[in-house]
Amino acid sequence: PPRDQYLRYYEIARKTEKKPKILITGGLGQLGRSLASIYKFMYGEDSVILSDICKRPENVTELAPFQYLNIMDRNAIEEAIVNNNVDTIIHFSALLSAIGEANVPLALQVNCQGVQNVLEVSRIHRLKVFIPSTIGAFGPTTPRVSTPDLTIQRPRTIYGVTKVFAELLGEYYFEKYGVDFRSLRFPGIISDVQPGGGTTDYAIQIFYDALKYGKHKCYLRHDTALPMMYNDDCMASVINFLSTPSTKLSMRTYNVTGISFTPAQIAEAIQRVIPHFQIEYDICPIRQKIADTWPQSLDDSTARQDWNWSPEYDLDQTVNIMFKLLSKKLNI
Ligand code: AKB
Repeated sequence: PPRDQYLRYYEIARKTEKKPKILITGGLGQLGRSLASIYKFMYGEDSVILSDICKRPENVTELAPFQYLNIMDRNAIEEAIVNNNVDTIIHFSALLSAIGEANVPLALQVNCQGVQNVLEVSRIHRLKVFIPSTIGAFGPTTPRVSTPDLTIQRPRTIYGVTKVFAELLGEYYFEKYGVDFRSLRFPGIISDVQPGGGTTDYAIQIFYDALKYGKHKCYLRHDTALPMMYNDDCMASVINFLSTPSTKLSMRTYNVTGISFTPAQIAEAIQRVIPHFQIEYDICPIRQKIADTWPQSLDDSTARQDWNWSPEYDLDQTVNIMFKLLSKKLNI
């Protein structure tokens, strides 16, 4: 984000007396890089370490210090924590919804065993730990409109099952061992970094396709409403939430959201900027089935009450900033 956006984060972060030392796992995924650059801006170069199991892309130079870390290896996580004096772990490594269905054993390993390792290390070394959850932690028997924080959670995807596991295990570690576990249920996050294997990914791909080809083939039905949020709001929610004193939190897992829209509605918003843009539909049965079991909108009023959460980007603002970022990135 540009400098004035960075300042926004600094302003919303409660004044933390002690500068945090943060380890981000899965750091080369959709969310890790922007969070790392914001923390670097707020607390200095040495405040954050990015980790992942792949090499950093050659064109990415502005990253925080980076190291290889396989979250299946608990000793390696402990080594990274102890050697770098880490006090906060942000655990982004996970297999998303669609890719999880294609690889259930790996999803169980990464999303369950990985979480277990991270929570154990957090217990032993008294870390603050953030593990994102998702709208995928809800299912077909959940009320789908304005879904509240506390409701039926019977997901039908392996991703959802493992995320409910993460929420419950984290809360168990908080209750039993006093681990400062925190989680946010994210909707689809819209950013200029392409995620891999999610059900909400179309809401990013559509911008790339609009700029490059003037059209997009959507794998969801035109009327499939899903909750979404622009990246800067997502970053703001994490920074705000993690800097809130524990005493203000009435829960450990909160819903957060920005906007809800259907493919037809985002296509209309795009046409307000690129009038010749066309959307076609070629339904992917697996992703459509997943989306049909997820909430259409989320109720995030508890986050608003407890720690003043409030998103800034509506649909048109999201569309405008996405085109600005991608035109620069793609040189179009
Ligand atoms: C996905 O589509 O799997 C993710 C999510 C909503 O958690 N983006």
